[in-house]
Amino acid sequence: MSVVTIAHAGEIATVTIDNPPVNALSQALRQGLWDAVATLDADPAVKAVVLICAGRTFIAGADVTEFGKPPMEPHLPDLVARIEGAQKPWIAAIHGSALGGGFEIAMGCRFRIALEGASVGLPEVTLGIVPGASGTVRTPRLAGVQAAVDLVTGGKPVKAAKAKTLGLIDAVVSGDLQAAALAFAREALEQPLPLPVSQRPIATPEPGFWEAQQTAIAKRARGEAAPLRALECLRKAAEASFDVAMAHERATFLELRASEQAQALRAVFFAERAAPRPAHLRDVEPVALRKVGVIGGGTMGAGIAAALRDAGLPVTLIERDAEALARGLGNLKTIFDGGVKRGKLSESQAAERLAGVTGATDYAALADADLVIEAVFEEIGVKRAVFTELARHCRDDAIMATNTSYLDPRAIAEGLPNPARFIGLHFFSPANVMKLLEIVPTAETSAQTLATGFALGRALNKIPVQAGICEGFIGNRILKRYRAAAEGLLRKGVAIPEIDAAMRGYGFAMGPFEAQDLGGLDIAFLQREGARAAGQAVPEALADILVRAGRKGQKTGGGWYDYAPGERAPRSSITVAELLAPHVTEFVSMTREEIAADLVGQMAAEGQAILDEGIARSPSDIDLVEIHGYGFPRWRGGPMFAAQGRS
Ligand code: T1G
Ligand code: NAD
Repeated sequence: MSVVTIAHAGEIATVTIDNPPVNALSQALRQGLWDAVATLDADPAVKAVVLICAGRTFIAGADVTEFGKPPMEPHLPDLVARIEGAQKPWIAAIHGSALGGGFEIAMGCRFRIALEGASVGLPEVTLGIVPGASGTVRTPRLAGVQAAVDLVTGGKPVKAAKAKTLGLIDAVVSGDLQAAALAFAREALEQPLPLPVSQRPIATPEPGFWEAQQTAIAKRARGEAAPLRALECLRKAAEASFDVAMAHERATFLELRASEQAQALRAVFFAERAAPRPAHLRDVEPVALRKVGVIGGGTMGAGIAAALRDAGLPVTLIERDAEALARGLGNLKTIFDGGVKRGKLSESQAAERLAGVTGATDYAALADADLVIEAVFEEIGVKRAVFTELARHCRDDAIMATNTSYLDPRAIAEGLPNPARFIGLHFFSPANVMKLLEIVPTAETSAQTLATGFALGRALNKIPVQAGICEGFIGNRILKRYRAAAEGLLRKGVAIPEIDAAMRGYGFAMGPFEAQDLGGLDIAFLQREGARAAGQAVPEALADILVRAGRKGQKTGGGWYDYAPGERAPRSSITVAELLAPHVTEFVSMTREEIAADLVGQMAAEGQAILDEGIARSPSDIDLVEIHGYGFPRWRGGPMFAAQGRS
């Protein structure tokens, strides 16, 4: 079946694209549109053309699956020019998302209209490339350089209403899009047509504009290439002719498309789309989740409850006593109020979110819960007591999950009736923000319970990754190796600020020592002490020396660094140097690149051990954990991707 069909409504022709799942611009689609221009130009009865898409979205861009292959004609820039040069005006009728090449096609049209709630954007930088079919050249002609810089270098789509304000589209419509587009076309034929976008001028920005943008974007990019290359293309568009700018953009696009960063970001793009629907669970029906219980309203319990409410699920929050419950509900209110402050939620939405949470101290309130997630203190006794209570009050088939970070889920579930319904669901703090969800089945966990964990991950818009049982599962195990490796460099005389600077230079927002000072050195210390108390031979970490000296991080005014009262700026610490001097056994000099390669190499080595033990199902799962849970730079692809010598 052709992906392009033409229909007629009087003097208006409608070109409908139907190329599931997201109308990506495959070669067949490009050819279909190319031919449609010829057909309609040759038809004297046609005065205007409406371009519309079937399915859930307008064109979502070039077909990313074609990127690894040699480009085939018709090339997208030529197709955009052909539509723009058509003898009849084309009107793009947008629903869902018009992204990348999809929005470039729309900019080739004389007019763009969009349904309320639709969005338009140029997300190419999120794939390590720049727009390749006039996105950097036509967008500033439509919306000015500032809006174009924001849209192209940021990669975030904008909603229809804002797109109209920016001049990216001509009208926002509601109801029947095709009918609205036909009406718009008839009206447009009554008036003089506007200039094709390529012939519209670009207003010169004020002096210093480009330099200021360069500085801001370089700071944000932290080594990622595409945003700065996109800025360069936008400047070329503002300072050179249309054709010169188009050629520059195309050359940049082709160069970046083959780059290591683009390959890494493409791998992440497809891994993120595959993760929520793992093949081994594709035919397993999850349990329908209508009501969810959360035990513990602390840091994690409140965050998890907020995430569930964001997904529209009614929540019952259980706490130890009335005082703790009030504190838990307070934590939730703080989260939703924060959403209002950041403009993510309206007051009424925040109130509705909170209203959907029922607080209780009596577990009987969970009698009809489909799923219960435990997030109480990280103590085996406390957790086991909770599951004993749950087994007494919940339905026999209610799914039961623990949010433990380090404890063995099997030990928590010991003696639980129907252990097939038990699973580890390891959220990351803040649980309503962090995308990662480690799903940790035991040997007894049923396929249906596992599938329900993934279904919850999809409902919460998380990146769910299955992890086997070992200390720290995937993420915290690699974190432990990373921190130990960083301490290993300290023992070789490499300075703390140098190691942090190296990892920031690699693309992390923070180095390992700054990050520990922010989160607190005591969490891992208590975990090591717990293991030692249990008789495990846990070697002394340098961090232990600091904690024993009262240095737990920012919260005690000092950890690996010193902090002036009320300040967060890390300062090198003489005290730390003195405390650790006896443990520095040699002095090696390493460049920052060597430091980063060493530490990323250690992460990948731990990742390989995790794969060999079957704790992770694939290298890309490990990369998703590191990117979505531990701040690994996305454009590096993750430690496993990086270790394969690709970046
Ligand atoms: N090419 C190929 N496949 C794509 C695709 C694309 N552009 N976008 C999505 N898919 C597949 C995806 O892999 C998944 O497959 C299915 O569609 C559903 O996706 C010249 C060069 C549109 C907002 O960056 O942001 O144009 O897993 O699960 O949540 O300047 O997909 O089912 O087998 O994400 O409803 C620029 C990328 C390309 C947009 C829909 N475009 N896509 O979200 O579904 S570069 C993008 C998205 C470009 C030009 C340049 C989202 C979506 P499967 P999904 P969704
Ligand atoms: P927290 O101390 O902030 O909150 C724990 C809450 O559990 C407290 O409010 C406490 O009153 C409540 N509680 C204790 N016993 C209870 C009981 N019997 N019934 C009901 N409520 C009870 O702790 P947290 O940081 O939210 O951690 C909770 C769990 O999540 C731990 O297992 C932890 O390892 C894990 N976790 C923590 C993080 C993190 O970054 N904090 C990240 C992932 C996982």
